[in-house]
Amino acid sequence: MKRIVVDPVNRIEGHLRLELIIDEATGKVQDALSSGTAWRGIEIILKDRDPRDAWLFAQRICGVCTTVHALGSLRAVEDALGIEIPKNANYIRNIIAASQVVQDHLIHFYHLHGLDWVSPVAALKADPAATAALQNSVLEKYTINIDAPIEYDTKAYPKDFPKATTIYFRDIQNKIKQIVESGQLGLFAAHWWDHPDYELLPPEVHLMAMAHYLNMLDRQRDLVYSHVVFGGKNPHPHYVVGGMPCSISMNDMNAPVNTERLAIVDTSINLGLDAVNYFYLPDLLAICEIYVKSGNIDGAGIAGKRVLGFGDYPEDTYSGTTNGSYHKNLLLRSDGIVENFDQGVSKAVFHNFEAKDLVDSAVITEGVEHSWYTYNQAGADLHPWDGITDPQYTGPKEGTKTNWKYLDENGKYSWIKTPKWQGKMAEVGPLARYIIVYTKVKQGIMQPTWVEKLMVDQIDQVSKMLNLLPEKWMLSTVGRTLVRGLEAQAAAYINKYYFDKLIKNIHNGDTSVANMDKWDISKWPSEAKGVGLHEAPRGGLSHWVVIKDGKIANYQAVVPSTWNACPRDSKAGYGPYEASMIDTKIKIPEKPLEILRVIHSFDPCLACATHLYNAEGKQLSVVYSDAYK
Ligand code: NFE
Ligand code: MG
Repeated sequence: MKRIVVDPVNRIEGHLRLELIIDEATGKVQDALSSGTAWRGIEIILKDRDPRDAWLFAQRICGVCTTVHALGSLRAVEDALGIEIPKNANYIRNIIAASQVVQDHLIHFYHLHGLDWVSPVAALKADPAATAALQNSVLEKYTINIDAPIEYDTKAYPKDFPKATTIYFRDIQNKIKQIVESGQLGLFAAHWWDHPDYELLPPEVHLMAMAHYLNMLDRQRDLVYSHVVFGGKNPHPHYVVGGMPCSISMNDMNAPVNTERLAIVDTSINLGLDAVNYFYLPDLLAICEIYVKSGNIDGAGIAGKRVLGFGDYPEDTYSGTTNGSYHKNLLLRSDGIVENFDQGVSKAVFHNFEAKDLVDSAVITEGVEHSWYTYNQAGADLHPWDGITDPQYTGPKEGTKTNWKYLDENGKYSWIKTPKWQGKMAEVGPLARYIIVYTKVKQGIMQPTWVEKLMVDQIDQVSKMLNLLPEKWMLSTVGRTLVRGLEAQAAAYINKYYFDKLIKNIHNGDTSVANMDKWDISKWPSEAKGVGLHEAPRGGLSHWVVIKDGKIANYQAVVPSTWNACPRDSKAGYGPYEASMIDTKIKIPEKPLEILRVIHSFDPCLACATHLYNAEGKQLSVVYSDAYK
């Protein structure tokens, strides 16, 4: 047995440490531990603040999934106070969210996960003409009929998108050659380019994806112009409790939202669609088909056992979450839990997730058995409204408190709590959303909306291409990665759909963006509780607020990467990361590329999961706001 430590895991957001116990004879991972190694305490920072400011602080939980914590927080406070936002605000928030999904998934695939699959070194052997032919042929096998009810398919200022030509790929290959031959690999340094897995794909796939990797470095900012137009900036666009802060006027060229600004959003939305269709999907399909067909389909973890989602994209305004209104008219009804999808879609078991489950103290809870926190009652699982964030750092099993050798899998070993549904672990994320929607539609539990139909068609089309049943390819590292790309395609159309709804609503004369009826604290009840749900790029997100006498009495965020990266639990077993590592075979223990690949397939965000730290508790810096001090 060999104990391997990977710390820090790079190409993720935040600080993640992995420890693996590997049987050297078989290459099998016997046990695995995932630890969030930084603690941030944003839930404590929120205490006693004005609930109308909560979104602003909560949004700073993460700069990668910017916007999502603002949305979760706004929905929680608006739920507590019974605030209904105007139509335009709902459409704009949906556009901001869908743009975030498109950009976040593209960045993840190219800049965080891509080099687990393709290598700049292997790309040098490719034939540029064959690479161009490859890109043009891959998509022909994947034909999807998109039936989105979009009336104005506008393209205000179409941007030039690089076509797959021999010259394009030759230029990029020369650029990569210069980098490799200089011996200074820069952003490609410190990687296991000699790992045998890089030989699985032909050189043309490496060159195709590497070209898009470099191109996306330049394009990623263009994909979130909607955040800048509607929210003033990215990262961390502005909102207001009750709606959006951007006034709309078609007559005033200085208004935050006018025809010119809408054309900028339109351009950005169409660019996202092109990036997904011309870059992301061909790369993914080429890579994943070869991996699946060569039998590399491990890394399912608990996805075949249990996945969870909350649903998103309200079609119209709603009066709250805990009263059930939020779930009544969603475009993407990935709300619910699916168990045993590994038995096939007809045998999978679907459980509803309803408003009454949100207020039931036994349905959604968090435990801290292996987390560096204490609860009043040891071993308890607490509902987020009763949640406690009280840090208690106990150090490692071997080494010192500030210099670890090995963490203690039998004791506390992570700053991440353990979220549970009915006392059980669940995976969240794009794969979870697709499993839930696919099961609900195929079992006749719901008639699909246009986007749900698209999602089912995507899964059926890929299953046909791979000649495998969905549960045979989806429940794996490759499946998790491929489904995220399918979701980016769906989100790009959702983006166009809500943009169309927004311009039609403005056209009809409605320019309202905020409902300020309950802005004044005197209109609030002395005590109120709320929850805000959102399908963030990495999965189901929930923010929970308790308001007393106009202030936040308790605030808890239960975040996607917390569900996925959580430490084990003596009753609930292993969480998604740990289980998926145990489920993965490794060729070279000292170069566990397969482990990086399976963990990256979840798109880890540890900043989110552990919501500055100095291990010795010293003051890091002092900032005086008084200029004369
Ligand atoms: Ni910081 Fe985030 C949230 C997580 S969403 S990245 O919420 O986990 O994708
Ligand atoms: Mg939390």
